[in-house]
Amino acid sequence: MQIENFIDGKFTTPRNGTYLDNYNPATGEVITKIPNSDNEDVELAVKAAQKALPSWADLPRIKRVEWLRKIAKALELRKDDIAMTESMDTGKPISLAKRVDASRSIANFEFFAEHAEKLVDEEYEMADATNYVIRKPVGVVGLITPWNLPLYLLTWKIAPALVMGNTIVAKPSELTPLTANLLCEVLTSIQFPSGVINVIHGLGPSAGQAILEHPQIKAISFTGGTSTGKIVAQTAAPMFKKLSLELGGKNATIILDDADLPTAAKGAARAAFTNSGQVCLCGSRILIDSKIYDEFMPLLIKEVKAMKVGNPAKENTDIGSVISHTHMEKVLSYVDLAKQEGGKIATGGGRIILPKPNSNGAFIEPTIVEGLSIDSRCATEEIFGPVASVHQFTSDDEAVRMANITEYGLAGSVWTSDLTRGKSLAEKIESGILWVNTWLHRDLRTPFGGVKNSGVGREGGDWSLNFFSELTNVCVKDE
Ligand code: TXE
Repeated sequence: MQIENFIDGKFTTPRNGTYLDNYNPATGEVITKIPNSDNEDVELAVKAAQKALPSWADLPRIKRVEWLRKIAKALELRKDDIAMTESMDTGKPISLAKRVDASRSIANFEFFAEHAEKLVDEEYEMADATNYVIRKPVGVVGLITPWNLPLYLLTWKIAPALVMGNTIVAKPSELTPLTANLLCEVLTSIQFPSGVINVIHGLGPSAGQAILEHPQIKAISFTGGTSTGKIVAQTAAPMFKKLSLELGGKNATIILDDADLPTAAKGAARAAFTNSGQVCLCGSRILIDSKIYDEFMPLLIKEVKAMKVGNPAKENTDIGSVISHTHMEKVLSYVDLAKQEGGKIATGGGRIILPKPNSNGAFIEPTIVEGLSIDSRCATEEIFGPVASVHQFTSDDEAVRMANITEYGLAGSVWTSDLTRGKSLAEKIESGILWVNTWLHRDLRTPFGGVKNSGVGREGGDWSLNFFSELTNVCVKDE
């Protein structure tokens, strides 16, 4: 199978005629070839987006809301196809792809349709004047997304950008192009206006960089690693593009001594190993009150050992492969480093070789490391795989200090039976999101994003609508 760029409503071959192999990481097999696009392809996409912009921007917002609902309905008809495609492209279990990726990709369109429909234009009265705020689209926007939740994170940006009247040049990760391609097929099937959404496939430094550098692309919404985020910022900031950066994380799961330990053990294991730990919100550091450490650890290990690592196409698989052999080597190198840093493997710690058809897949067993210092490299660098470290604390204040020690500040969770204590602790953690007695429980109206090296800006609800709008205040003096 070979996929193409999607430009001006047509599937279009790359100008340079070159393609890249795309693999199924759970089998090691090449599944498709994708365009190895460069700035010439991005130029074509930007021209198409510019041509489509006036009529799309001039549509009444309610008409754009209707288009979002049409896309959601059409995606709903292909929900199983989305899940199977995402599972094949990422190696994630089909159950997770159904429950999270496919359903949320559709929900993003439904949510932003409703949220934009309810948007009221603001007015501010003065004694002798009236101010009213008008929203205009930013224009042509660039969306660059990662491989861990491919369609979920792409539609998280596409939906608000569309409904606020912008046209789009999007580049999914070269590791996971397939569901973006499926979305383009769906857009074609419902005769979505050509040129409003354009999808360019290819590598970051060539196709991605060309999007960052293009003078007619007025905003960049980027989700990916912190190091790439720096490159994005260096390129886009001097061009005064609007910038939203959703980057890495090294999140703490804090278990207080009064927590319901069996529930907290389930929650901590889920937070650490969902999607093989390849979610920026994962709780990769588990901080445990020393008073209950000996009681809690066996419960946690039991939960982790019960997670079935297997063929992601099977419904009863809990843990699939990681995204690639390269990433597997990176994650396993951190397990080696953990041992050098004085850590002890409490469970897991190695690659798993499964029977055919997965014998060449990139599978790592869920791993817990004990005994690392809180400022060790393994406990402060983002591993982004199924490896979590556990640490003890003796007071709530120490737990806060440990949680805040890394350069990241994205998310975390606190487990306790005393909600006042939990909220007090949550409010002291330097992060953008903090759950109490739950994890990855999402209300899409809330602000999403991180502090420190986890990013700049917030998306979600009004924050997304504001990012993808230019606001003008008109102040009219009373007669
Ligand atoms: O990121 P990369 P990955 C983070 C997660 C992890 C990373 C994993 O924490 O660190 O994302 O995704 C393109 N110019 N989050 O490895 O490599 C690249 O082609 C322009 C945080 O994919 O940064 C891909 O499309 N583009 C997040 C995209 O950038 C470039 C939630 C991301 O690639 C480029 C999910 C360049 N020079 C994952 N180089 C959150 N906080 O919400 C690469 N790209």
